[in-house]
Amino acid sequence: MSLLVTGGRGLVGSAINGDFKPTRNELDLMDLDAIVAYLKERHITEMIHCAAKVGGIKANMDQLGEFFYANTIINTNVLEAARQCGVEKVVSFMSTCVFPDNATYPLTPDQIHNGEPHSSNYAYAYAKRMLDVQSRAYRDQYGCNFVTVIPCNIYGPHDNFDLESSHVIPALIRKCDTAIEDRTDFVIWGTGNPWREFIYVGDVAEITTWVLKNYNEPTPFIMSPDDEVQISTIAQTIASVMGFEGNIVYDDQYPDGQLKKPSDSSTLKQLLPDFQFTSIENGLEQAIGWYQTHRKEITT
Ligand code: GFB
Repeated sequence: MSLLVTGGRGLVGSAINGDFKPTRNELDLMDLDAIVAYLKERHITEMIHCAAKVGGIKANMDQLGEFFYANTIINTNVLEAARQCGVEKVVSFMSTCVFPDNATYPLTPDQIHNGEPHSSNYAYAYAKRMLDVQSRAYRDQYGCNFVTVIPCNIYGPHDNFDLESSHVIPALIRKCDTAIEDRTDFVIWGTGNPWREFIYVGDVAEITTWVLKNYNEPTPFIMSPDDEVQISTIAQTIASVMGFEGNIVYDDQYPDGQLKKPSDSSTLKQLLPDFQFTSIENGLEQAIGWYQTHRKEITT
């Protein structure tokens, strides 16, 4: 077996073991012919497709067109190249933001296409939804064993800490660090009221590796812990772990995005009944530790 992990240097890809983890310079996923050549030359038999143009709420709202175009081309190319090269199994990543904004909770895979995603990230969400459509269509027409997973908000080592494009947890870690350094307020975007499910990247890697070897169904596989956490609680926990004692303030000039997106992980519980998720406290300690070790390269 020869496993290619796309996006192998990113948050998720860094946590997953693979035989080949090319950088963007080594393999341009916007170029279908280049992917086909790469897969053939290395006799790739399995793929975990993590690569995407990703970002938090601000990046998604500022670059709706870019997020749609880049992710649509990348995703379409990866699955088409895998089909042309007879790759035996592909696991692709969607996200809980793909669900309709006015859904029935908890979010279940059958609801994915039942309405418009939230306005803050509809372009990325629609591009990601097409992984489900293309995987099912290639299974129906060609018999491809292509499956999709739906993680909730992922965080951990190797995250993106750029404040303009990052997700909430790395953003708050970096902002808390700066607030300590500069003795300023710790500013949180929005009201702090939204709820999110957070999954530690090590858990994503373990579950995805299991899915690669064991899950062969067309229904997207949701991976999320049971508990939702309020953004204000995340901010307070990060402040506590990092030893910030100043003011935590909320800037409602920034959007809250989706109020909540609780997802139904009953299939995971049924198939992996003994799986233990990393607690948010433990996960944040590991993410903060990684940030502090790499602080110099991140902040310069
Ligand atoms: O993680 P985040 O950017 O993305 O924001 P989403 C989550 C919540 O954290 C929002 C709040 O309510 C933000 O307003 N927040 C507070 C902050 N302070 C900050 C901050 O400094 N930076 C950021 N980024 N947020 C994403 C989708 O939605 O979920 C992606 O846009 C992807 O496409 C990801 O699906 C999993 O959770 O709102």
